[in-house]
Amino acid sequence: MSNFKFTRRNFLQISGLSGTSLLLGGCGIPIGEGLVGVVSQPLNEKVETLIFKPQTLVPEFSTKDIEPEGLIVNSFRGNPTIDPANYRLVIDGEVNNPLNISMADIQQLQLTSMIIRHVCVEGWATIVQWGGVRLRDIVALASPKENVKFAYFESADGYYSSWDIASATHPQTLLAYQKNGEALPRENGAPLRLASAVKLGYKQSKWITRITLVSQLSRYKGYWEDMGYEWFAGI
Ligand SMILES: Nc1nc2c(c(=O)[nH]1)N[C@H]1C(S)=C(S)[C@@H](COP(=O)(O)O)O[C@H]1N2
Ligand SMILES: [Mo]
Repeated sequence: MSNFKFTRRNFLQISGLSGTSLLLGGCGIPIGEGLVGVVSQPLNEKVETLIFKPQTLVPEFSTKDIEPEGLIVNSFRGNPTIDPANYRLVIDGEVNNPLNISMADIQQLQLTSMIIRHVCVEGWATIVQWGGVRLRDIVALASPKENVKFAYFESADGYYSSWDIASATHPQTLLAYQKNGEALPRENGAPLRLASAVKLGYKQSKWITRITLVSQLSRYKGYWEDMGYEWFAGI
């Protein structure tokens, strides 16, 4: 995983490629040969080093360490209800292939599970198992331009945050749709949330609807970040 190379073979592995339903945003080209042709072109070398360079893995916990009731719901703007059947995730910004994809599309990508510690700055931590797709796989499908350095995340409750691209494409950063082996509950961010071994709780946006890849941050950096919380917020 740490020596991930974006080859056609890997693309086929991560996409599962039965996905004629996976649509390119904007033009709506099916993911069949057309999209494979586009995204399997060699990525600019700089992008490959930036996004797929080996990254240090955080040690994970084992199943017996999971604290089933440990995750305290921390929702500052209510818990939106999203119909998973109508849900779309948009990936746009400085990318060659903007995406507009459904939960069914996302669930065709390889499922990764990890047991990590969730750390909230409000003074609690707990061990959770997350299941979902690696964000790096989605980023790769969008084929970012070589100058991309940050990712913005927008949520259905109006929450937003921004990350450095290295943390976003870390192998232990997931777009999660499962918690502790079950479907992600609404209050924990269903249908899709960030879950990461390398960032504090407030960076792990729930109910994500849009990811924008950019080369520069705007003056808005995040819901808490704009109120003075640290931007990088690594663990
Ligand atoms: N959209 C959204 N994401 C969010 C929040 C929020 O209020 N809205 N709270 C954050 C904070 S501070 C933490 S600690 C975690 C908590 O996740 P949980 O509610 O699933 O325990 O979600 C983070 N992501
Ligand atoms: Mo938090």
